[in-house]
Amino acid sequence: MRLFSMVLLVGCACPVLGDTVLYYDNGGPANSNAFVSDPSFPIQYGDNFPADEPVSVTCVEWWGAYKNGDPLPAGADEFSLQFYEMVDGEPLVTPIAVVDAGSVARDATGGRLPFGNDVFRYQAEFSPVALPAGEYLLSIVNDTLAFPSDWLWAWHDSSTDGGVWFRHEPADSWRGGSGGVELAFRIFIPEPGTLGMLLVSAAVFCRRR
Ligand SMILES: [Ca+2]
Ligand SMILES: [Ca+2]
Repeated sequence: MRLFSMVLLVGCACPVLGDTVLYYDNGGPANSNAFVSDPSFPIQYGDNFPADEPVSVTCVEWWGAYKNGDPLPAGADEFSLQFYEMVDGEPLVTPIAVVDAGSVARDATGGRLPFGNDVFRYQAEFSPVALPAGEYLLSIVNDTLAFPSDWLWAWHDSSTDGGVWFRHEPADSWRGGSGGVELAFRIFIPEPGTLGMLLVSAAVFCRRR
């Protein structure tokens, strides 16, 4: 059994540091639709990605919007990035790593969903999430219990990579995986040769807290 790990958030924007490279591109937003992925609903969505070899994820970029057409919520975002191992094509119930990202970098893209919701780009950079070779689910949720608008994870609109999964409560099994739609996100890893320095930096950061 793998240990559940809480991950240290070390920054807020992947490309700014200039030492991360794109590892997996599930696609950007098509501005066509979105799923609520929000514990205050409650519902959460996840999307699959492969690790053909062991990989350390340090940054995720994703896109979304807020329900009811509000351009911005009246409260702070509370994002959580959750990594789940997939066995025989299905995500396990318990995550192997969770990044409590909170309020991350948020930029208006200028795009809108057909219902008028502004689409935003988000980025979170964090201490390395080490994943052995395998198949994984990335679930991104924003807990908007503090304000009325629920958060929406934007569609990428391609059915070429396994579809998406969802569930209502953290103890539920996941459902889905039948294709039809993909969610908008990209995964970044350190440039070759920089992971060791990143680990040392994270350790120093921890000691100073
Ligand atoms: Ca809400
Ligand atoms: Ca997928």
